Amino acid sequence: MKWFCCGSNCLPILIWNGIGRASSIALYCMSNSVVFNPASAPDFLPICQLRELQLHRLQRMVQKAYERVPFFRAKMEAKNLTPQDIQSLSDIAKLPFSTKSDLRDTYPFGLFAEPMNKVVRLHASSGTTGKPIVVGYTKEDLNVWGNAVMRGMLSIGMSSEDVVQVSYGYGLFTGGLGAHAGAESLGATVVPASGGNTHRQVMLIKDFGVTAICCTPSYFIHLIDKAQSMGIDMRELPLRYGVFGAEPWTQEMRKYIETQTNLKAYDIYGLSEIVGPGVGMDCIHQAGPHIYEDYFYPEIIDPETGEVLPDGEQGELVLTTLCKEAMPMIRYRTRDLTSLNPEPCACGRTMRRIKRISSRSDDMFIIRGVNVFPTQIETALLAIEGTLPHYQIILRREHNLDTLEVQVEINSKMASDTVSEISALEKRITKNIHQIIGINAVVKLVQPNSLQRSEGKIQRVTDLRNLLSSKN
Ligand code: DLL
Repeated sequence: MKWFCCGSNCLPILIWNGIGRASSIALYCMSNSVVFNPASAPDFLPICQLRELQLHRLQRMVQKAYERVPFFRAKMEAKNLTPQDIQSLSDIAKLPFSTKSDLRDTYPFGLFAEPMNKVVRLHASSGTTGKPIVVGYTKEDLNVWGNAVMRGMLSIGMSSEDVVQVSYGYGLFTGGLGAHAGAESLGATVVPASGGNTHRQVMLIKDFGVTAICCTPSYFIHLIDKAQSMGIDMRELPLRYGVFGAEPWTQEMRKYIETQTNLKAYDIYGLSEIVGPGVGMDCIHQAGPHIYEDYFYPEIIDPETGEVLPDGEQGELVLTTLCKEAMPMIRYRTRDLTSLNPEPCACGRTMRRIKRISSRSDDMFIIRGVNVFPTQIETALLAIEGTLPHYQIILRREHNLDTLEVQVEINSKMASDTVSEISALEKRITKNIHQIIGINAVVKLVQPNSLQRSEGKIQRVTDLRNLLSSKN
């Protein structure tokens, strides 16, 4: 254990020497008089100590990846690098990037740095083709993950007094179990509702006196509508905290949610490849997610050139795990576009914040919290005879629920088929799409040559969802 002074914002606090665990001592952050738990102490590390800790962890992690993951070793050797070349944090820029396709190419376990008997959990997320990408966790990784989410929850004022409904999906998706771990580490009462069955969700919120909810922002809007149709005014319920993420949302959506309810809406960011939810989260000031930099090292790069950009500039977020055991990730290109804000936050946290994520540098879109690549739809379509590789994806929001329409051209032979044959074909495509992405699409077959052709990079997705304005 060490004592660190957290600068002018906080009283001296007790810092853990590894992965923070909640203890009973409560201390005060002077800047806003919020009681915080020593488990969130790393959030307040003085910058120089944070950078020291990051460098130490980075060196350890690169060494491990080099020794244990042939894929990383080969990539480093190709750049003539050894772990000894990492002498300062800025040396990270020498390291090669990792991408989603690296996970696909090493499917399923090729990036694991621990034997399977140390891997206690697997999760998976959409890849760019039919195969998912797989991520693994040791027991310690699960501790780190729960700890990161718990720190986010502490930072918005949640405590063991809260009743937390987790309405992110449980399963291979990281949302449900990630939020669950955070709330449980906090000592809160968890209601593991998972997604779906909206009527029951509203009933549970009301009957169990739920004070905090974790779900996608679009699903929460659906819950508000459902509650209204059940004659329940969300403003009269004890709900106070919304932990919303897994998809882009806007300041306008936040305002809408906050006027329809009594809760404050907080942004939680994360991705499976790094850990799941909890890479960063808004604090009580709702001024952009703080990245838990002692676990995840952030950089912003120019997505075209790969050059590292200074803090404040907009670019692609690149993340390096600093504590992950089962699957260390070096310089992972998230494709999420944002900027890093190093300005001191009123909460006193020294961890940099990211600007709300509103777009990506690839063509992945997110519908009802599920990541989808147009190529997955393409795979589903083209497995069926008679369809052409000309298709358009249209996203809409109807009654606050996202819908997916796929328009597909059929060949001229099919075009002369009977109505019932066409309808059977639509059903087969719908089923194929559902098998691959788990979402029901409305498939519309259209005449040959009726969809617009592109001369450059084709734009497959038309997003007509109005996230209550797309402004940030
Ligand atoms: O969506 C993890 C998560 C679950 C985060 C629950 C927050 C809450 P993936 O399925 O791998 O993991 O999707 C990761 O979702 O690269 C972003 O494009 C997008 N995303 C996640 N959180 C946010 C957010 C989970 N707060 C991808 N705002 C990421 C905008 C987000 N986009």
